[in-house]
Amino acid sequence: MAKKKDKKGKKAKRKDKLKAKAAKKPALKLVAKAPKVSSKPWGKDGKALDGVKILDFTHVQSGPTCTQLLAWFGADVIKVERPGTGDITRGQLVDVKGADSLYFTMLNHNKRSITLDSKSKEGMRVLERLVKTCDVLVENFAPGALDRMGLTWERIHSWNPRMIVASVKGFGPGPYEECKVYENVAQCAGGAASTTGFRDGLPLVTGAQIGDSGTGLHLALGIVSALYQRIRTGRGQRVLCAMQDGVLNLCRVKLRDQQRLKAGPLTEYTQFGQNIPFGDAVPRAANDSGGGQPGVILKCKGWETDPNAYIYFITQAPVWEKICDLIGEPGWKTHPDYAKPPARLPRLTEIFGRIEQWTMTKTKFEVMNECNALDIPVGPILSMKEIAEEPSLRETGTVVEVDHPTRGKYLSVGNPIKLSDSISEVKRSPLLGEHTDEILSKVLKFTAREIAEIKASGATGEQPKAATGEAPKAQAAE
Ligand code: CAO
Repeated sequence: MAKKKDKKGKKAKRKDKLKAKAAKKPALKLVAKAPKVSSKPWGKDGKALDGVKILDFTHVQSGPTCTQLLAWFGADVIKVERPGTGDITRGQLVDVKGADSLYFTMLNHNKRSITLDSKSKEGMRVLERLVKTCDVLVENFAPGALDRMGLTWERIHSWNPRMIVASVKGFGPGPYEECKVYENVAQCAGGAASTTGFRDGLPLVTGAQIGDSGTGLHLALGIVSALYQRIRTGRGQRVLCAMQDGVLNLCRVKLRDQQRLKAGPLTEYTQFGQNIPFGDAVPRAANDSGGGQPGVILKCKGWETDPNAYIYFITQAPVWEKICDLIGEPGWKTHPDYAKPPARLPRLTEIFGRIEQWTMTKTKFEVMNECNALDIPVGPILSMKEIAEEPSLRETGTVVEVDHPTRGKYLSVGNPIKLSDSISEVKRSPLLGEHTDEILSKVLKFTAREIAEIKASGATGEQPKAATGEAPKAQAAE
């Protein structure tokens, strides 16, 4: 009996010891050794993605948006382009004859360009070396194109198990996965077009490139997440962003409203106040706010001649009393038809009509200043001209002037994501094949003899070569 008790006691002690040991151990060790805190000033200790090499097989807009962001964060982005023509956008919407288009230059900053015929034997020899050297391959070819080139996931992974392969496609797996997709196709298939525009008008696409640039942004997040996971697992993975999914993610509030329809009419939509019944799908809501605070676009002084003399006005509940005083309706602060948000919902057309009488007496900037002084949220409708000339956007580097050897100075949008310790500088886009020699020798370490062989085969084409200014006829224009 005593012996049994002794055994039990020892067991319990052992358990306690193990427990104490486990408590001391960190739950998950992600990085082997944390580096020392840098003593260099902020913004002077390299870039967030320094050391990351990207094999950039992207073209048109969605893929290039993604790799441009990664380049701004310091990744070495090597853009592989077809000899002769390169990325089709070099020659699309050309405004300066003989120079790369703004379409191309504004999506391919901070990258290096190598020309390579990926379908030739020597081209594949270079590609193999690129795959073995780079961390990430990014592509947005039509479905199956990468496989047809011979670059299957299995082959890439056998050459470089750490390689992350990131793709934009129009649709995810399913009935449409083989389809080629451009921006507006994605806006329509992702729910944006059916919910944009006026209730009694056509579905509308928006000028913001939510299908292309939006999906490129999503893909960039997938890539940095995969790079982070690779620190722990040591292996690469596939990252897929379908444009339909990316657009739907941005239309999340409309899927919210689709489900709310079951509970009754959408009371914040203007159509509710107009007694127009709702159908079984979310209607187009014109300029109604997508959130819980009613808002619309109102005319400002000069609207008769200036197409952008308008302001977005939000009747945010906490500042309702200030709005009443501002527009000269102090009685509305206590009147039962106007004092509380639910009472206002069926009267939004009348209320905004009254506010508009006031906004029409001021310019959009006067409305902006007067409202913001009272914490009333409003948004002036800024034209692209006004944005291009806005000094504060120049100061933050959101709008930048870039110099280019064949087109001269032009404006571009800089990195919209600001990191305090990884400052983005915007460098001009590369000429077609501008860095072919430097990449073959310095990055891929081919010998002079090997480079001569590769070039003699025609795999790199003629370079460096600026765009012709003409779009190749066989390719579809976006
Ligand atoms: N060397 C040799 N061949 C090359 C090459 C190179 N360096 N780079 C590309 N090619 C080949 C591809 O292998 C492909 O050949 P196959 O069709 O014989 O396999 C061919 O060029 C054309 O590629 P593509 O089909 O991607 O190009 P496209 O102009 O016909 O289609 C697009 C363009 C955008 C519709 C299609 O790429 C697509 O659907 N991509 C996915 C969705 C996407 O990103 N859309 C956004 C576009 S931006 O609005």
